[in-house]
Amino acid sequence: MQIGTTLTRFLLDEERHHHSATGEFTRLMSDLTTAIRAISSAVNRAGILEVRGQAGSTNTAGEAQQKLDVTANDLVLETMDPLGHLAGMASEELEIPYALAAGSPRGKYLLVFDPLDGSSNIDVNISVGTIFSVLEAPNPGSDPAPEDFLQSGSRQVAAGYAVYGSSTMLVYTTGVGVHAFTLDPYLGEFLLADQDLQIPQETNEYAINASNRRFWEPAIQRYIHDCEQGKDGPLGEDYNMRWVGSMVADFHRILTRGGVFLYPRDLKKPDDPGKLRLLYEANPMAFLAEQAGGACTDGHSRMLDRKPESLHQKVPVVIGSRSEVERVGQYYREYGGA
Ligand code: AHM
Ligand code: MG
Repeated sequence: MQIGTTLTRFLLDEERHHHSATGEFTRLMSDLTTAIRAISSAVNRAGILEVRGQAGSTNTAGEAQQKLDVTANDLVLETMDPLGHLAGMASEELEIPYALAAGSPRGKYLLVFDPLDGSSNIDVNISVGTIFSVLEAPNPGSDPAPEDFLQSGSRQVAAGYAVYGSSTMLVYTTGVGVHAFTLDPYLGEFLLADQDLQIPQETNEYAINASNRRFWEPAIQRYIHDCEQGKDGPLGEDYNMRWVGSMVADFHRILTRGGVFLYPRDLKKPDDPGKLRLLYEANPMAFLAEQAGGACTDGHSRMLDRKPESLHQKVPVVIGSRSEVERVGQYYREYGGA
């Protein structure tokens, strides 16, 4: 399709290629972008809307919620609740799944989302994002049980993110490639920027929070050590490092120009298997990565094959260019790590 095609037209065209499509998913996506446009507007005006700073509450992981975390969460819930596409929603910011209002019709999809990923970056005007995953509701038309959300990532119907960066972009997949749209702030519309994105396979860039180095397991200690040795080490080339601190922004860079992102298990919190959440962060990004020719593992196994055990389960994440993700897997096999 031509660059500049509206998201609505693109979705309708995709719908025409699925002969069993009813239009419900197209409407869901279109309505979700209403919430995303509202979040984008709040993020862009954070400095003048008095939405910076902490909300005074904590989320399920015990992390301080930012005011914009709460605003973004409410925008998604309030936008999607009355429309009838969804049977239920689960959010990184909510301990238990959100129960749709009594009068709202129940639909056939479940929405799982992180309303504002990287939110510690809001106050310093660095990119943040929204991550989403769409699942089929096992019992369409009725309220879901919490276990209904515990589907392996390979069962996602769609996944994507919005990155609120120097421009706002929406990137999504329905399992037929990865497509990116830029929000035209004057038209208020998402317009096609890139179709069928592919993660470049040649890479010499990695992303990791190196301040955790002393807590890393042997495999990661060794891999990063070898990257740092550059041309003089076993990898034979100089590597570059980038770390935004917003997974959405770090992943968006890797999707565009290749690289590998790592948030491994570390021994700072020995009881936690990682920092990132399987349902809200790892699975949607893994679906996008694979659709773009890349890969995502927990260091050992394919992320999309994991059967979630709980709503807020955390996992180690290695994601990006396929060859580099596989290389990190070899380090795990050789040097060890959970
Ligand atoms: P959040 O969902 O509470 O914002 O936390 C997830 C974020 C990721 O976006 C990012 O990759 C990571 O946490 C940054 O962690 P660190 O603080 O170790 O840099
Ligand atoms: Mg997050």
